[in-house]
Amino acid sequence: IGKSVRGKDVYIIQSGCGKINDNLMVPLIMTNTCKTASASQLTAVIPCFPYVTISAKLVANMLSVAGADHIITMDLHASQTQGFFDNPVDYLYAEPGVLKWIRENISEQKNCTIVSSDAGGAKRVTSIADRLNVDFKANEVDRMVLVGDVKDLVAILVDDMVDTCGTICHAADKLLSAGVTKVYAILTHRIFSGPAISHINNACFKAVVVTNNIPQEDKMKHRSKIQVINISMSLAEAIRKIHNEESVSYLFSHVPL
Ligand SMILES: *[C@@H]1O[C@H](CO)[C@@H](O)[C@H](O)[C@H]1NC(C)=O
Ligand SMILES: *[C@@H]1O[C@H](CO)[C@@H](O)[C@H](O)[C@H]1NC(C)=O
Ligand SMILES: CC(=O)N[C@H]1CO[C@H](CO)[C@@H](O)[C@@H]1O
Repeated sequence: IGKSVRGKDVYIIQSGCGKINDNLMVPLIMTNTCKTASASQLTAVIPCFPYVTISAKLVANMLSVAGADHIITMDLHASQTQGFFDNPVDYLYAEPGVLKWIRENISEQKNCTIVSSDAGGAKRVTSIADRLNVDFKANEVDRMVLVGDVKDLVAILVDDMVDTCGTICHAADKLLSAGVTKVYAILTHRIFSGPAISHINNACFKAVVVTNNIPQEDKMKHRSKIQVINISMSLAEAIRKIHNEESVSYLFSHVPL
């Protein structure tokens, strides 16, 4: 660690991405090192939590055994995962940033429809539609069956996790043939793998909006269609609030300035 952490509040930041298991072991070892060196409180800040369901529970247990007192994470893939953690956890959401982006960047808000590409995302989609406080319709492109009339609307596809982007590109085609005027995609975790970028470039999205909760800067170069919502300030503000023992609930509905 290189300096004394005795009696300090320590925040260890590592997203679950890239070489996922290496990027899990490093924060585990660092947490344990700081614990052994008598840090007073250890918080693991994991913008994109690795693994899902029962394996996510294992990761949470491993962090706890290593000495983490607290976890900060963002947009868990399955909300039931929240119940798995024994330690205090603060969950942040990409949603405020997403709403801000839509308000600032999509002028035809009144004529939008929010679309979920899977049934699991329907709740997230409904929440975004509600919070925009405009006449949004929630559709589902579940197994590519489009529910509801989307003709002449602007479609916003919302999903939390994408890898090869095959499904959302297919959904975009489906929406365009159903008569929407434009399709945007908003994706929380930009786990672009394999042919993802070429899929996006070939699909007819007006824009694909992602957060930077995992580093993908190399893949972002010259991809003008892909726009990034910067979540750094939300994490930074969460850390500041937790350090000062303030409530973080403000961040559930606001983007810090
Ligand atoms: C919404 O769509 C209707 C009919 O297609 C059109 O007349 C109206 O101008 C649109 N409103 C906006 C804000 O784009
Ligand atoms: C995100 O925001 C932070 C804080 O304002 C800034 O330091 C950082 O450079 C931004 N990152 C990107 C990729 O724009
Ligand atoms: C809130 C937000 O992310 N707004 C973005 C709207 O789009 C422009 C570029 O087209 C970005 O610079 C803004 O950050």
